[in-house]
Amino acid sequence: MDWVTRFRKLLGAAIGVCLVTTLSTASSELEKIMKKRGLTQEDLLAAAKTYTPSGKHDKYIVFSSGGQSGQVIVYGVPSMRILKYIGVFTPEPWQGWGYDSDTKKILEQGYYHGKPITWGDTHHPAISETDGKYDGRWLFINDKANPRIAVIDLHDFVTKQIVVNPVFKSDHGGAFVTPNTEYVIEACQYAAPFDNNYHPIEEYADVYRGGVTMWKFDRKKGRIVPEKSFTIEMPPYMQDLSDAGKNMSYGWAFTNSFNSEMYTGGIQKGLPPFEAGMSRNDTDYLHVYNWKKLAELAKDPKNVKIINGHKVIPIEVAVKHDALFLIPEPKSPHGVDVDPTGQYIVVCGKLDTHATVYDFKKIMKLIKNKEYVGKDPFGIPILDLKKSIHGQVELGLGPLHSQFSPVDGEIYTSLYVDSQVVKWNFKTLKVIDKINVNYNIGHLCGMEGKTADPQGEYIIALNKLAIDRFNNIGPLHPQNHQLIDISGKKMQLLYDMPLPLGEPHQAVAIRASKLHPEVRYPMGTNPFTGEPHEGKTLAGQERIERKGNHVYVYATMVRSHINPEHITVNKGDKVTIFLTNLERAEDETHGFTVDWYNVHASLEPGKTARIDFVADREGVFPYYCTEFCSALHLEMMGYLLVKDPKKKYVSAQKVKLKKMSKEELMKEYKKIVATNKATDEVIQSVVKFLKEHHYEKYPLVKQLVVDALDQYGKIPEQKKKADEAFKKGDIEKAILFENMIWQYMVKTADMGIRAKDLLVRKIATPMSEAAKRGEVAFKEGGCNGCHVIGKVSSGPDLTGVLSRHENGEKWVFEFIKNPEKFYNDPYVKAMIDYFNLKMPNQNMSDQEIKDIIEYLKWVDENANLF
Ligand code: RUQ
Ligand code: CUA
Repeated sequence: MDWVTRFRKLLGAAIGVCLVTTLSTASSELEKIMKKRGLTQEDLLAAAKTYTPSGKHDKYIVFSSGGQSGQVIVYGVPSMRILKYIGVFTPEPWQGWGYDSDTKKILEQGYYHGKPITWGDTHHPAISETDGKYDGRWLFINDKANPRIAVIDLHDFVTKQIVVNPVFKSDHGGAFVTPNTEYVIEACQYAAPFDNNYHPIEEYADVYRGGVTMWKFDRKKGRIVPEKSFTIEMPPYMQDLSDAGKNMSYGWAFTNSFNSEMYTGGIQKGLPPFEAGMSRNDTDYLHVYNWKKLAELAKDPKNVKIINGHKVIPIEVAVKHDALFLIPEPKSPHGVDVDPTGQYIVVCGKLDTHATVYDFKKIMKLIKNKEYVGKDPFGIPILDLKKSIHGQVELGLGPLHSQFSPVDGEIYTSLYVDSQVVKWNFKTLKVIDKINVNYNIGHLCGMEGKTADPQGEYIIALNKLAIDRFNNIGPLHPQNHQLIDISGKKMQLLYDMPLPLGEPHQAVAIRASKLHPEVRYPMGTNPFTGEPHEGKTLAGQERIERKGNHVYVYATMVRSHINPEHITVNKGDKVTIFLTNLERAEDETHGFTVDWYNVHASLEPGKTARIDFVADREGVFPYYCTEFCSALHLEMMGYLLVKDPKKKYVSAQKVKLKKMSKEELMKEYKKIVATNKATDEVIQSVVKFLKEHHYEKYPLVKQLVVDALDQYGKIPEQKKKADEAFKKGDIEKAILFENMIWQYMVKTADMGIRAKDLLVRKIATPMSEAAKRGEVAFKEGGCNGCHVIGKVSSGPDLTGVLSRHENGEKWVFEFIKNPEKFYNDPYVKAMIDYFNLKMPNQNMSDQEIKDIIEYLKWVDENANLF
């Protein structure tokens, strides 16, 4: 089969067979492009699987660790379009993250031993779960460099809390959640003393410790509760990744490690480096522990030591209560991944070519029978490797991480050294398929691939190196996320996405349908408490208050002004500015900054933010809105004036401005009043249309209308002011208020027309498949270049065209097919003369013309709506 036929078949199956005719024109074009750009058929297939047309949404949303940027990156699959960066441990200027006082407070929660830490090494994001499945409510992520966990609310994609680990000095195996998000798991990486004192490295085995912190999560409050959290002390084996058991293994968790040698390095002393000593043993230890039981134990003060104000369960206590065990695992293990049933635990060893599949049932049997092969130096019982496992499979060089598919037993594993993804079966222990990736893959991200409900379809390779994949942009290359189609028998590489932000250690993907973010906050909300902000200010409540040398400004922002517009303070005053965005309209965010003071706030609709600074420099400082929010965005500004109370200022007013004459003013006044009247008529006609067609029945339309009326509702007050000024003879002022009225009208009309367009689409008669194809052909054929439905533009309006001629359908068909034949027809000739344009031959196929006629019929049926 040649590629054109194959491509047609593929598309035909997807969109309906009738498209084949349209495609014949498209395919020659396609062939041309392929040749020009050197594309293969595989490239085209990949493009068709990922390309997401304008306005269409993605099926999955990925939360990727932003690596050293300390942020979280959000993007869609399959389009791989980046949607957001979430500020977490690091300031993020656009969102004001770290530049207004409310977000600074969150960043300050993450200060470590009192030190401002403004970067983070984010590693593992985790989505909250219910019954082991993603519930789409919260996201957690760790910072390896400074052991911290952040809580992100997925209602507004904003970080709400950062907790610092009280005993660790680094972390790696976090964040992972238990199946109902009872706890967030954070495993230590580099063992260190739990206290904050000096302990020589020679005391490593005695004093240095590893462990796992179980952070209690309160789902109702959406916050971690440090007082109810605890740490399980573990030997200094460098605990690495973790995973919580689910279903059959619910209540247990698994953490591996890579330094059972307890090697302490010392190159400078002539000793071999860490890397040699830490990889000497053939096996390390998988830590198997019963978090459920340990959580109960932690409630009794007898069972815990309090270190740095935090509960720690000592190793002996965990051992005494049969809650902590070790099982050998092959050389330098890395990933530990529990399968959807909870029975199998897959561990990969970086220096082993095998994956080891542990069987939870076998582990439980050994524990029940107290069948141990020995104890480690800390007294922890060790289970036999051979007796704990279901089997081992040779996968390739450097296996790291695994993700599951909905097919029973199917699993995907990354091979770091081989730069491959291998698909295999952990039950039959057989390798099924391999694909090359570019290059040195670390994690891989399946669609809900580590939950109890994996979705399959795609897998994303998170590669450590890009090397030659993109244009060379200097020694530092971007990261490379590669999207792989796993729906077929063979894996197919679809797309390379460069990410220029930081090493994306791990990413998690969730069905977009499970996320329900808010459109706006209730007016005056503080997003970090969910409560009304202390500085909530509604329209009419704007004010400046002075308390001693502290000036409080209660300001509002709405298109396109900030109220107040002048703030005068004394040099040395403390200044607090509260800003409330009064907008209700979706996506109408304002930003706020003041020259020189290094402050910035992002105000989403309904939000209130606080900014603090000391006005320590005399001068004039413009402040303005930093989001291009309307045609008068540049005018959305004001002045902070800082005067020195010790100085005497002499008036500098010299320039005489030319005043307009009374007649000129009247002329301008009348003009603006007339403009407002005409604009209001447009608004009224739109309102009439909306009411007649019961806009209130359609929630999305209703929302827009409410937003529009919100703007419109501000007019009477302005009108009153305009009329009062006019009565007093202050025409200048009256003009200014009339101008303000026009501003509100423009915003009302803008939203009203959007509402109308949306309503038309909702209430029009349903389109037949043929009419839909016709609309596509109409647009793609370029007909809309000259014809606008419902309007005369550079060509005649086509509503009613089918009834303008006898035998209308036949006439239109012939005319589109061969317009040249009609150039001398008296009617057509008159049109040509009028528009000074000839209808060109668009080389439409018969089928396309038929479809267009179906579309025109639909237009006629709904003529009243255009
Ligand atoms: S780890 S590349 Cu930092 Cu998640 Cu394995
Ligand atoms: Cu608000 Cu620009």
